[in-house]
Amino acid sequence: MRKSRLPFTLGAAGVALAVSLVAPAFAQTTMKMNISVAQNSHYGVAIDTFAREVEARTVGRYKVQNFYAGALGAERESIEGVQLGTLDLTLTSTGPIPNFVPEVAILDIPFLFRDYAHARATLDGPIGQEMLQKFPAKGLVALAWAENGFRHMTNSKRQIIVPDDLKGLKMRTMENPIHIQAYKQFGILPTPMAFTEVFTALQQGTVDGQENPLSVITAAKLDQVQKNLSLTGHVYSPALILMNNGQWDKLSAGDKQAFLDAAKEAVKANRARIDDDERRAVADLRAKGMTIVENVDKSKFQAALAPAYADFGKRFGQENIDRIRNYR
Ligand code: EAX
Repeated sequence: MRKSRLPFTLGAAGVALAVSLVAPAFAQTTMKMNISVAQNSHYGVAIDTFAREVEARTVGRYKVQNFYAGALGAERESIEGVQLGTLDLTLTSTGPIPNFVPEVAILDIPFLFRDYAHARATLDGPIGQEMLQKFPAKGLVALAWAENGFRHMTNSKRQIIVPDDLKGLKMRTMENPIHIQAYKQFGILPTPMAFTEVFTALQQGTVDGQENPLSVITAAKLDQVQKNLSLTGHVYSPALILMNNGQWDKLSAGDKQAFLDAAKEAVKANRARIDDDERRAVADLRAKGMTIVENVDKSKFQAALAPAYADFGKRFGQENIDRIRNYR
């Protein structure tokens, strides 16, 4: 039997080591992505879909490590992190966005959108797509419009049936100048704060109420600290999938397309979950003990906002507001 000329016998470990040394370099980049609400939510299903699609479509070259419930910071901190490159991606509402891309604040005007179909068509159409082009100049790549939903009022004090019922309530708002200016017309005392602080603030009575879509109210279990819900639907809250522009620039053309396609799949899952939440949440929240005012006369709330609308018309151009309002 021919004696092995190798100075030593290759065991299994040695074979594995040898293979790893000759196998083509298989670089894998892991990116971090953060959201402000729980994984079991309209945002959680979106970023989990995004992560799965990115890994599949880049054949493992890129992985997305997801963090939930503000684990890596609240929304404003996440947007700052993506801008600075300390965070690679986030899915965020447009709440804090006016601090970064002021022009997008037009979308936060109350009662701007008729319904979900109107909002989705506008954002997916030329008006929304044009707005996405304003982000790269601020160090942010907006991969797609996602969705938070139509916002409703909750509070621990009383049922909200007409605008005057809001007078004197200390209401948490997002850190959004359009919302704050508008809600003051209702006579509320606005208290802007990050969403990650809201449950505790409501529990301790620091604020009387807050406003959020049904998807957020259910995901954050706000029924545990809020008695009253009124389906005011006073604002449509868009969301965005944002990526650090430095990370984006490193992608090949093919991988850029893979990230964009993954974002599209994420938005499909996001919107489908919201549609499902909107079908089920009122009955679920009522069963959990919330008192819910369903038939709110929205025209009364819209009429109370007239002074703010006059200012918004000057600030954004009434023709730009009407272009969105009338979009079909
Ligand atoms: O984006 O801050 C808010 O009220 C948002 O709706 C929440 O963080 C989900």
